[in-house]
Amino acid sequence: MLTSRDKETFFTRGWFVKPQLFDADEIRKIRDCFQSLEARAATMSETGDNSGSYFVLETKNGEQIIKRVVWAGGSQPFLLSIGSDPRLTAVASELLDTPVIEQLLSQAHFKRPGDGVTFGWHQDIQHRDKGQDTWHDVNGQGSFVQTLIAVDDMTPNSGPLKFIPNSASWGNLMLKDTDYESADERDSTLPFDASTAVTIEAKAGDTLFFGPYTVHASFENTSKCYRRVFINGYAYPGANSRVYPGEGACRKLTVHHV
Ligand SMILES: O=C(O)CCC(=O)C(=O)O
Repeated sequence: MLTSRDKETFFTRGWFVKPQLFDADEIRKIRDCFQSLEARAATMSETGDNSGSYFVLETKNGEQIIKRVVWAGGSQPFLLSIGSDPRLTAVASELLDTPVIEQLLSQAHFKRPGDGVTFGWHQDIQHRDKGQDTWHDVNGQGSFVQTLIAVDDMTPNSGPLKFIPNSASWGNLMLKDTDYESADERDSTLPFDASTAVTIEAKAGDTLFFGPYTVHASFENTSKCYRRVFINGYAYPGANSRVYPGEGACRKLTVHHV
């Protein structure tokens, strides 16, 4: 399924993009699920579980902000089915080098126009390894693959993903939670040069794959359009010892290569 160039790119540069991995009909169904999640969030007054998913919510100037919906597939069966789709799982299995993978993430990000949601510079290892033996790099190659489906077009001003090239080989930089929360794209205290970042413009249906050490961020959506992404993340079995919220989270999937 993957070329040796894909693998090399993943483990050195840090990411690759598979254009139009999901078709227009599938993207329409994913958007329907996101709309249901949004409607559900509107009935909630604070962060919490609802129908098998975990909603992280904030209120700013009287408006509800959806920061993320964790284990979105817990309440949206179609999203759950995308999480076990071989177009994602076979690639993750090949990169992790194991036929059994553990799905840790099924996450919906919304970025509604002007909602101020940002994801400052970070590596996903920060969210996997919370210390106290919560994470072990079992395969010695990071043991985690993040996938991100563009649900809307990602344009330069809709809060697109940005990646720091070649950060995949840097290991855990121990970035701070304050970096993740920061909306400062060019913070001079960062231990890398953020001006080298590559901005990803993508069409709905394009899918990004990246590793746990790849430094990335996305900033405010200043456009007039939604910028939604659907994230599925997979670990090498035994790497994770944490319990993730959501009904059925951390499920094991067996991948049959064709
Ligand atoms: O929605 C975004 O832009 C953030 C994505 C992200 O940071 C991640 O997948 O780790």
